[in-house]
Parts: sequence; C-alpha cells; structure tokens
Amino acid sequence: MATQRLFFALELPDTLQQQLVQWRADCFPAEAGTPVAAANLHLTLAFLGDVSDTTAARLQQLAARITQPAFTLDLDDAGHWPRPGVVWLGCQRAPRGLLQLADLLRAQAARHGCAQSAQPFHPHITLLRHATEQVALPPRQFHWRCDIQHFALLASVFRQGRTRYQAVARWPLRAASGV
Ligand code: 2AM
Repeated sequence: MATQRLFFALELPDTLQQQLVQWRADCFPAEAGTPVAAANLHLTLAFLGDVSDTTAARLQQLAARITQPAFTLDLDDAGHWPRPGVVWLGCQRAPRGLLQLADLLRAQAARHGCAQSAQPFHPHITLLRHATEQVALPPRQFHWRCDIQHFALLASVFRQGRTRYQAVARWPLRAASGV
C-alpha cells in the first residue's frame, strides 16, 4: 500500500525564513547543531507519520471544512531541548487560534489512527537539529510578527540525501460564515 510521510503545518513567508536563517547564523556557532534549511522552516500543527492515500484523503476532506480565523504569530521565545537535540523558536504566548487549529487537527488525526504524542503541544519552529550538547541561547531581544493566513499539509520527502517538505494541499484560514 502506498504511504506518504505527512504532517499539518504552518508555512512561513520566504522573507521571514531568510531573516531567521540570518539571525540563526549570527546567534549560534556552527558546532551548536545542524541548521534546518530555510525552505524547511515551518511550525508543525499535527504530525501524521506514514499514512495511506485513503487516510490522507479523508484527513484532507476534514481539513477543508475547518473554519478558523487568521491569527498573528509572535515569535519571541527560543529554547533548547537536549534530548531530541532541538533548538527552537516559538511564542511566549501562543495565539488561541493556533492552539485551537492544532487541537482540532491532532484530534482528527488521532481518530484516523495517527497516534499523537502524549506530550502537551508546544508550538515551535525547529532551527537546529542534533543539538545535544549545551547550547547558549541568545537574549530574548528578538521578536518577529507573522500573519498566518493559511495552513498546509506537507509531505516529508527524502531524496538525494536531503529531506524536503512539499506542500500537498493548502487551506485558507477563515472565520465561520455565521449562516
Ligand atoms: P520537530 O521539528 O520538532 O522535530 C516533520 O518531521 C515535522 O513533524 C517536524 O517539524 C517534526 O517536529 C514533527 N514531528 C512531530 N512528531 C514527530 C515524529 N514522531 N517523528 C518525526 N517528526 C515529528
């Protein structure tokens, strides 16, 4: 049976990806970890894993019905998780819209057999991987604002020694029509 490795995510505008890559290069020495490629910077909403085309199609139908107004992401927090070896960027206060969207997608995924982590959802953008040694974090003097207008289903594709994330589908964030 054909499967794809999929996850729902927020994509970042190209300009923000470039700004983050520049800031990361200024803040973290090369030995801190493996940088995630600019085009791969994203915020995962719900990880699905390897799913069949049937399950993927069903989850896409459900995603298309979601009504959730657009929101603004304030990227003003960073941290280091030594165990998975991740340095991340996130929000001191995650917007309610983001949490609601992630909760819904994670619940729909779980109902369709995509096991969800028991850990509480901590929205983050992974900046560095393989960061298992101690990492000095930059002072919290950064703050990027980003208007999020859509969410996406991304496929993780490993080819020629590199992982790329390809958009399978995108949906606009929109308020319920009220009818
Ligand atoms: P991470 O960046 O914090 O590692 C694609 O792999 C995306 O799904 C990554 O952003 C990754 O988060 C996230 N993800 C969540 N759970 C995962 C899992 N069990 N395996 C791989 N990726 C996972």
